[in-house]
Formats: sequence, structure tokens, C-alpha cells
Amino acid sequence: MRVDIITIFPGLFPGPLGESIVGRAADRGLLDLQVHDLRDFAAPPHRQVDDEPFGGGGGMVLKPEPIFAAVEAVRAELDAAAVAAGPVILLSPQGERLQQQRAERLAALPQMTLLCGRYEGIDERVREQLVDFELSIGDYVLSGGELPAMVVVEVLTRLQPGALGDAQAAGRDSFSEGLLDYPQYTRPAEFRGQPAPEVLRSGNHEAIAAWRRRQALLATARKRPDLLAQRTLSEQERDWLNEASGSERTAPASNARDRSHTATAAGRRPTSEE
Ligand code: 9D3
Repeated sequence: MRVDIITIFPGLFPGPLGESIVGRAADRGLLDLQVHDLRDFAAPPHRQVDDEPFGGGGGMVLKPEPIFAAVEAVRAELDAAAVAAGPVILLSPQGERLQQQRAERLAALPQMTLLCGRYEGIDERVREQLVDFELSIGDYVLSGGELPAMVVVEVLTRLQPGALGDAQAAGRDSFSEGLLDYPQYTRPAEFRGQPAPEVLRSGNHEAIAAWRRRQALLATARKRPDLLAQRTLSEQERDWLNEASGSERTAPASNARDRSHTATAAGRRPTSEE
């Protein structure tokens, strides 16, 4: 997969993308990251990439000409390299929030161009004529689209076939299963009076797998009931939830959202008593 990034802060890259799994994927040719300095496409002598907003109001708006020139230069490079041009994606707080399911579809594309927003905004003609869609990474305020672009690249790279070692195939990531992780333990078997669960040291692989599925389910019900509401539960899972309901460990965490207007974790509609 080739990813072209257009930014006014090219020095931020590759940053964390040069290390670990993404760095290794790039070394192995699974990821071709191309960073473009927007300023290189701005007119001399001042190479101005932003300007005051029409209508006033202060702040600066990214000018359209350098962005159009940069995207057209990327298209020419893709043509020359015989890479099929994918979507132009604007990272912006107005975008659809990135989720694993969306990432799985994007990861299958041969190429995409990530345009990093900054300042108070970007000339609307860029959105209308150049941008295919917008992505956000969550509802909090950042200074620009560069860190979100890195997040997108890491998420998509982990999904490239062969990017992960055998030990951690992406299919086993909890979000693809729709559940949070089960608790993990390592030596010592007892630490400061706290033992690791006996079942994990029993050697009974079936019992261990069942314990882990149940723990993942109960943790999800307690911490992220919204994830369970999007998931179809097996009969076993409904039994585990019902038998645990009312006990303290499965009571919703204090930060859990009230989902009483949606299906219950047990897959039923709430009764009037709930
Ligand atoms: C809607 C907020 N805008 C009102 C003037 C201001 C604004 C805030 C932050 C405009 C740009 C930014 C910079 N952030 C991004 O470009 C960004 C972002 C983010 O702030 N949070 C989560 N995901 C993303 S993706 C791009």
C-alpha cells in the first residue's frame, strides 16, 4: 500500500512510523510512505500556504492553490509509478470517526492521499473538488491532522497481510472480535499475596479458552457496553452475562454510558424494571 501525506510539517514524519511494526513493514515493502511538503507547492517568493479568511474573523485558512498543485503532483507520480490513485482523504475534526471496520476496507486499497488540515480551516473549494471524504480519530481537539495521519497509517499497516508476526495476527485483535481483551498473567504465580487464576496454570486448554472468552465478555459488558450492543451474542454468552448480572464485577463502570435505551448486554430489550 502506498500512502501519500501532504503536510506543512513534513519534519514530523516518519516519527513513530519509522519504528516497530510500521517501520518493519516499510522496510519490507508492505508500506510505501511518501511525505510531501505543502510549502514546496506554494508560489515564490513568499511560498505562502495560508491567508486571512474572507469575511474576517481572524485566524488563517489554508489556500487552495498549493493544495491543488500538491494533489496534482501526487497524481502525476502515481501515473509514472503505475499505481492506481485512491481517495484523497482530509483529516479533520468534521470527519467520520475512524473505526476498525472502516480501517479494514481502507487497508485493501493500493493507495490513498492524506491531507493534513491545520489552522482554523481549509478553503472550502478543496473539500468540494479535491477531497473524497474526511476522517477524524476522535472527539477531542488536536493542533492538526499530522498525528491523526500517523494513526491512520499505523492502523492500516497492521492490517496489511504479513505485517504482523504469526504470534499476533490482526484477526485476533479484540476490536475485530468486538470484545475487549481478557486479563493476562505471567510469572510469578503468586505476587504480593495475589495469585494468578488457577485455571490458567491447569494445562486444560479448553477450560482456559472458555475462561478467557467469558472474561473478555464480562469486561466488555462492564467497561464498553456500547460494543456489546453492536454484537450478536451466542447462547453461551447470554448465559454468562445473565449469571454474572447483579454481581459487583459486572456492574457498569462509573464511566460507562447509559445504554438503557438500547438492547441490554444480554441481547434483550430492557424491561421497565431495568
Ligand atoms: C471544529 C473545530 N474547528 C473550529 C474552528 C477548529 C479546529 C480544531 C482543530 C480545526 C482544526 C483542528 C485541528 N485538528 C485536526 O486537524 C484533526 C483532528 C482533531 O483535532 N481531532 C481528532 N481528529 C482529527 S483529524 C484532524
